[in-house]
Amino acid sequence: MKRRMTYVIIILLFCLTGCTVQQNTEMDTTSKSIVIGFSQSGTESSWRKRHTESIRTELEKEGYEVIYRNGYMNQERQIQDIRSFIVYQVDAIVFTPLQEEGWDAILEEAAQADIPVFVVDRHVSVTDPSLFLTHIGPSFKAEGNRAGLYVSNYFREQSNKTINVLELTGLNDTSPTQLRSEGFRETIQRDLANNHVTIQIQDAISGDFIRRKGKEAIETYIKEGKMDTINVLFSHNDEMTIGALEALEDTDIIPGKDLIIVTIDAQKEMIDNLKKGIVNCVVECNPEAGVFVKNAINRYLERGADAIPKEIYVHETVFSSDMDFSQIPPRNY
Ligand code: GZL
Repeated sequence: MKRRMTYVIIILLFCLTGCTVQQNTEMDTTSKSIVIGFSQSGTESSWRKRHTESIRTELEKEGYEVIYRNGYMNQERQIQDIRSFIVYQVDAIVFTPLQEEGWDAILEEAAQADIPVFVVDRHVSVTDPSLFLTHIGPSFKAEGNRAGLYVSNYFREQSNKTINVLELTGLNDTSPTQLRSEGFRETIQRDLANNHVTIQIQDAISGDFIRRKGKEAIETYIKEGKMDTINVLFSHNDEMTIGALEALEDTDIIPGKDLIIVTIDAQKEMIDNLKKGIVNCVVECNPEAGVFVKNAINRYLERGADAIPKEIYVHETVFSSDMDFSQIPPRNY
């Protein structure tokens, strides 16, 4: 009797194990998923964290396997991350470059391995544009235009006055920093010819897109006794603006009143500041790139490289103190 029970148990175990093995074997052979290597530049801002989350979520929802690597704002590390994707023979590389220069060699390696590269957010500057399939991201120049337009409209009635702007710039040698500056300058320059309002960049100081560095840059500027001549702070991202606001707490300057503040990204904390009148204009830089990246990869897999445009822009807008705040969509970052 006891032996029979043993046999029954063994047969039951075999069936269960056998079925499990059979099931797993079936799953292994039929679920070859597309593998995407995703090299992100860092985690320096709430914006960047949402950007990462948006891309990973949309690609994983699509059933793609995502190998994520954080470059910790270090180009050499990002290059190693991309090389590891090539060795692993991923099906595609999604790459958010820390800066513009220095990517030719690693993108050449990806091309040699016949792996398409989707550049997202910031731009790369390479000798051969065929080294990447497409760029998916904002128009940084349009963001600068929107900031400049707000400032020139705000002061349009104050003819024959000089408006001094302090520009708090992002990380050097990156396309958002260069193009936001270019767009802002282009717009305020055009205003000079029409309204006799002189809007000039008094100084440009860098905070590298980082809150702590933004605070330190403004603290130094205050200590040098220069802040009193400034009418406008144009900051390239909200994290640095938050740092600047902390620095201004030690002065009698009232942000949003004595000092007009224009900032870029539109993270929740900054929209709250807009509603309180602490800042005057928040230009949106949309971190929700995930759907655009997913759609581009799907299109590539279905229709090939020729079906992909070289530039895919994400939509974005601008929010200001004179608008109906109920029209501002909830912020995910
Ligand atoms: C712009 C992005 C910038 C954000 C910053 O698309 O590269 O980098 O504006 C982030 O918040 O640090």
